[in-house]
Amino acid sequence: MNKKSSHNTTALVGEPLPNIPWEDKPEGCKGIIWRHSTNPIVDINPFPNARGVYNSCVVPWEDHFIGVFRADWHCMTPYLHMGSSPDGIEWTFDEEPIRFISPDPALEEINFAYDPRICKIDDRYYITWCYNFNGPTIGAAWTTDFKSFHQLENPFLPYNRNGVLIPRKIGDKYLMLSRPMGMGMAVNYGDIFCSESRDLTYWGRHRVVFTRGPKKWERVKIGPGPTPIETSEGWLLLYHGVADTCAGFIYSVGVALLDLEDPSRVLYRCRFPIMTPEASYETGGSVDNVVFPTSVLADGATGRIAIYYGATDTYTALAYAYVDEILEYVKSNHT
Ligand code: BMA
Repeated sequence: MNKKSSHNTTALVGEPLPNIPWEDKPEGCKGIIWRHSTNPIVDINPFPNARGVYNSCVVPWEDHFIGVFRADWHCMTPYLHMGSSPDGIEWTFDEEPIRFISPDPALEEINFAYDPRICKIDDRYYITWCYNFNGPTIGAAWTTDFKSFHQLENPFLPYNRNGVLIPRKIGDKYLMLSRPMGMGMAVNYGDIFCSESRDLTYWGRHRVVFTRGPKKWERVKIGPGPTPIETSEGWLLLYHGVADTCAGFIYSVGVALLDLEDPSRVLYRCRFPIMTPEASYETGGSVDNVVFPTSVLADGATGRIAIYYGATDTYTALAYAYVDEILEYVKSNHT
């Protein structure tokens, strides 16, 4: 099959991104996702304070790329740092963490912050992340210039992780996917919910989207990954699914298609992960066997996507796919 002609039309809805980082699918690759040839793109110790930079988020900016990155300092505390790149592959980082302008001193004390997501809605970029507020919960802020960051109220009570906005309002409502969780280290809850807000301050109408799966790869917990990708057939959601083994957890990447007008409604959910830890930087690191997707760049002209993911809580890595091939795969392997 001719790769180029099969993607002349794409279900992907979005602007062209001609400078998207990209490598063609290698000959003989059987999967629907393939890894960047020089992964990891951010190695250990990328700047003096940072031991590992991973689980981070990237957006196109003018003629280059910028991002909000999770950097674990050598003391193991994670902070959010700005990064910039000419090509989405070679990154340089601000050495000082992002400072948020807070509407309320009660929200100000950010003694750790991790796993950011970025979502553009109208002319604002919203950043959501996980931080401590008497237990882990979702922090939120907006910016228009990536210089001033205006913090919003926390959408949810602790304990919650992985706050991921839907990238446009539906009716007069913002929607956020999230993963409420058990207290402390107890893994007794870990399913994906969808919540609504008219003003990004008060959130409600919480609805379960889907729960942990019956198959081992996602039976412990699941959580939304990158900002969902709009397609003509629904929101394509990449998510992480966690398996338990006698040697610890294994984090893989799953995929589901959500209804465009009601993202709490699942149209298709793939019974297989589309990526599991296989490369050495995914199987061995600070936390072995973790691939954790948090960001996607998409080219509306070709249906190409570049997926940024954290590997072993140590590295940032990049993988590629065609949206249309993922759509086909999720539909033909529906649970
Ligand atoms: C999750 C989060 C992620 C991390 C993953 C694997 O619970 O804390 O930040 O990548 O565990 O350790």
